[in-house]
Amino acid sequence: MKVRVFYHDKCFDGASSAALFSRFYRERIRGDVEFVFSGLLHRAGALFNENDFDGDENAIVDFKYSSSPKITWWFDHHESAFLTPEDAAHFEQDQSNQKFYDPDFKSCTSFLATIAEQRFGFNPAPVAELVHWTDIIDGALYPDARTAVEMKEPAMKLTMVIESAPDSNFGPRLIPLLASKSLAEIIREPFIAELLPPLLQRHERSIGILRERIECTDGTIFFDVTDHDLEGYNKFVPYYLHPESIYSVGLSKSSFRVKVSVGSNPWAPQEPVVNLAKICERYGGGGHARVGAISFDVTKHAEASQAAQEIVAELRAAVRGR
Ligand SMILES: [Mn+2]
Repeated sequence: MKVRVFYHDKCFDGASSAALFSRFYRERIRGDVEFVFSGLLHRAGALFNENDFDGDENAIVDFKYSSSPKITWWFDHHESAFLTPEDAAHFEQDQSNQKFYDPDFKSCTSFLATIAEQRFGFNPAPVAELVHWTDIIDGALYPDARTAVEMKEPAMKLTMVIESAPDSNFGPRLIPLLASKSLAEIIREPFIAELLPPLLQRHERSIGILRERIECTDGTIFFDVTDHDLEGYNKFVPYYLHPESIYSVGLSKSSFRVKVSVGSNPWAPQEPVVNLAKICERYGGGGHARVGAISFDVTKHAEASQAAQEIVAELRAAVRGR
């Protein structure tokens, strides 16, 4: 019996959701099972390849809905969970009791733990540390920007490693550990420990680059770091450098995409009121009310840059207008 688990790649909550799903499935659904983990990334164009849904069961966690009949389990908490109204209608009509959605949860991991306990009798106590930290990290529940930027806790170090994950084997190697070991033990694993020193250096360097690049006007930060290899920079650095900011819009680039990141300062002097998921959806992206993103094909730099400029103008106008 093979279960393929698709999860939000390069994301602490995504990897943790896959870990929790596999533990829950093995304990409460079927013990005789082989899991195969496949990371998914938001990108321009089709998100799923139907041919990849080759498990006896296929699950998607912490990622958008697919109406494919081959998908037998789904858990998500993103406000932008459906690519189309047809997908949302398809989910509404689902009778399987194996597809779950609640955008009020801070993390998909805590959502999964709750559903698995309430509906399937799963014991979440052994994964309590994971649930605690995914809520803090995915929900940006840090007490202040300093805590979010300083890399003290094992969960923070692990998030940094996951977000800059070196290759596609990293997630599948890490996920079984997340389901069974403490975070402090996991960061001592040699294949993770060896990645930490260069990443901490890169983190320090990224703070310097962002300090130079950020323009903060009308409570709204803008920066373009597409000329640096900075995908996976710590998204709280802009607020650490500019505590007076409310919103931030950043342009970054990797081998396959140009990404417009749109966020709000969790410690802003004024409450952010603009729904950022709605803005990102207009450009084909998505996310949560307080943080979203849009991915453009790597050849569409000009379009990405224009979208970023329009969003910056819109947010600055919103801040000036109140
Ligand atoms: Mn999540």
